[in-house]
Amino acid sequence: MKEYNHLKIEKKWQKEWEKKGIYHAEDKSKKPKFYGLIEFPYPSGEGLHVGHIRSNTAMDIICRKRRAEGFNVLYPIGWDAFGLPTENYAIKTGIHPQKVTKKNTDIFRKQLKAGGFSFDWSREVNTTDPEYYKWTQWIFLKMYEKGLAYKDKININWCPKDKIGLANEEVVDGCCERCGTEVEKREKEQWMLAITKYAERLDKDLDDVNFLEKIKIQQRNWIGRSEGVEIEFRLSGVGHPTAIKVFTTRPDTIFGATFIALAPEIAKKITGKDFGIKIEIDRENKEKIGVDTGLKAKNPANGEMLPVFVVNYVSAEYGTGAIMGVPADDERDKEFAEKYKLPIIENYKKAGFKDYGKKITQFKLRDWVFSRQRYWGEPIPMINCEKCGWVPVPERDLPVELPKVKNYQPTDSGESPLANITKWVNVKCPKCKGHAKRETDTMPNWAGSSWYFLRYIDPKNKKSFADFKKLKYWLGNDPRHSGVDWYNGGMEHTTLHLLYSRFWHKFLFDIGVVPTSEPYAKRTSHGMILAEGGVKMSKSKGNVINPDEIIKIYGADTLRIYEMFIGPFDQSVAWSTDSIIGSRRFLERVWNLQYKVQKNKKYTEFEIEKTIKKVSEDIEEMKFNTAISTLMIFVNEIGKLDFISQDVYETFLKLLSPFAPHMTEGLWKILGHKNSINFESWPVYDLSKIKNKQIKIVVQINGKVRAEIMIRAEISEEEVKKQAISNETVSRHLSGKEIKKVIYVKNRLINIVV
Ligand code: ANZ
Ligand code: ZN
Repeated sequence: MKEYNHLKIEKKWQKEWEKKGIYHAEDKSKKPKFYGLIEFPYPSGEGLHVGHIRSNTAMDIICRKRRAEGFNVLYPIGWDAFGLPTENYAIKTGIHPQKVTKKNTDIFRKQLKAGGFSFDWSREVNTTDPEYYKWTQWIFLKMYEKGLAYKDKININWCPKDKIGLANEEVVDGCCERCGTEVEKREKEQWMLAITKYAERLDKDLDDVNFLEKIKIQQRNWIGRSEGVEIEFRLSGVGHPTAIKVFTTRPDTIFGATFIALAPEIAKKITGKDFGIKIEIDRENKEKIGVDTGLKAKNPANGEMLPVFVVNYVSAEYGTGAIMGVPADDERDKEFAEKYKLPIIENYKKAGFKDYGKKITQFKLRDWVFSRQRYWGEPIPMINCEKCGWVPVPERDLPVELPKVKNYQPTDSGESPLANITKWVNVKCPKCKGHAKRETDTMPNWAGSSWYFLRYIDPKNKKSFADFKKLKYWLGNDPRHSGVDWYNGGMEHTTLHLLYSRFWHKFLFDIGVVPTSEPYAKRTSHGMILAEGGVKMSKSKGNVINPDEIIKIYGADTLRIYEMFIGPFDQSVAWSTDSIIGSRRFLERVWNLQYKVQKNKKYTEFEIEKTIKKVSEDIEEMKFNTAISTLMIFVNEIGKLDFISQDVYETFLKLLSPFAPHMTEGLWKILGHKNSINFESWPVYDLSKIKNKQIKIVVQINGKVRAEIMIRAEISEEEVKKQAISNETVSRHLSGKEIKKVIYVKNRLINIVV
């Protein structure tokens, strides 16, 4: 009996798979396609985190299952490599960030390869590669051309420690998301992207995508669509012909209004005075304070004169920057009224909204502050000419490459370190050839990750960011119901990254260069892996688990099984090195079962149907832990027998192979097969054994989803096709067309080619 030797097995098959390129996705194929995506990692100096293994394995399992189901699968990988950690490391050590990135990606690549993921490595992308960021810059130029990129003097959030402007989303409770320092306001000229122009669609189109409900809620909350009414309160007294416009979602409470509250900036606009009140909107539970402006405003509903206050809890950046205070019905107003002894009318009459104002829709979403005063980002491809003003860099001059600098530290004045490279900064104006200067701001880290999934489709294209035909193949050509088939990533990216990439994608759709209006058809998310004891893994605590060591001692297959078994996939779980041995023993048991196999015995005696069914369904629902326990139970059962038939064992190996690809491949060859287990089709259960089961079949016409039908599990392929074609919606779409071919992917879909 040979013992299970993971070291030999894993190296051997990884080499073999790579040599044969078996995970390369075909750009042209008769098979239906499946595009599975994970968030590409940031190649930090810390190396691969065991959390990466968890999320990569999950999508790897899904992709492997899809291949077995007859799909042409794209499962790509790349590096999101611009950004602060690498830059800060460069500042500390003086090593060029490009070098740091190269070193880190080399380590990550090696680590990922040891994990046995079925990535198509030929499509690797790197956001810091000029051939890549050329297209990031190109998209920016298109946005500029369409009026979506503009420069504006705004109050930005400024982190005095990192010396960097922050987007609203990078400010958490008034502090810098990265370093925790309290954020200041600074007025600065910044490049902005008009994401608010897409607010309505970003909200509404969530109806059409298959995102986890909690993710949709996050997106909707961030966009903050709010239907309300704008009502005018006229100011009394000479010198005030103006009216104050308030925004309210509760016009029915107008008879309960006892004061008007203004944001400091709005008060200043109206009165010309500074009342010394500072806005505290970023911080919840701050004490509400205000100053009486002395103005009186007339309630249009009952003619009452209301005092006008400047307060610290109304923001100039939302609605009209003014509210009517209704202390009886609004907590914040109540707190304020109590403090300043303003009347609180408990039982006022509720208005059905009359004609006091006009209906408007407001969004919390702000335009995106797109400038960073840092080195390690994509240069913003704009030139400022003394005569012509802002001039875009001509497309033929892209990419605008990052120049070499001596010092990566941002300047104290808040300029990017690029500002000191006069040779690079001074250029001729592309329009008038006169004296001009390059923009020295760079793009935020979010830029490159807003469209990377498109570059995977055609990573080496020199003429465009991706060929449209290929985009159509991989994303589908139904504008409303396609995109990347399945995107899994962390909950920490389901607000901003998701929103930004949806915005960019919609823009690209509008200018006709991508075929779908949404980038991702489906989005799920995983929980984190914490250190033993449930705290975050961190270098300083010394509790970081290095996947390399686990792979060396126990094997990648064991690590994969362990991380999938560790707990519900969508929840955070604590690591436990002691428990790994359980996963290892399971695989050893599977290994040893080979010695019980009876070669020529056909199975009928053993019920594997339920196992197939449960594992198949669990994978689709990302219930990997229960899928594995089902496999474990099966091994326990089968282990009690003296002999097992080869059929049963092989079926079992097929089910296990997405989880433990190396060992199952090894066993497959030992059983006498020439071809890889990767080319085996996914087991289907003997349907007669599970009676009356209904299966959902997706019906496509030329690749477009047209209907879903329910079939009884036991019916024949011919019968399924018949039912699909006779479906009402499908037959409507087919009328007058000639059916060329009908492709059936068992228990999943039918594609009718006309
Ligand atoms: C009167 C009122 C009575 C209100 C009541 C609420 C409850 P959302 O849903 O977030 O849109 N508001 C309006 N503009 C504001 C600003 N710039 N800063 C702070 N608060 C603002 O909330 C809309 C409500 O938030 C508005 O409706 C307004 O208070 C307040 F029983 O008007 B309400
Ligand atoms: Zn010029």
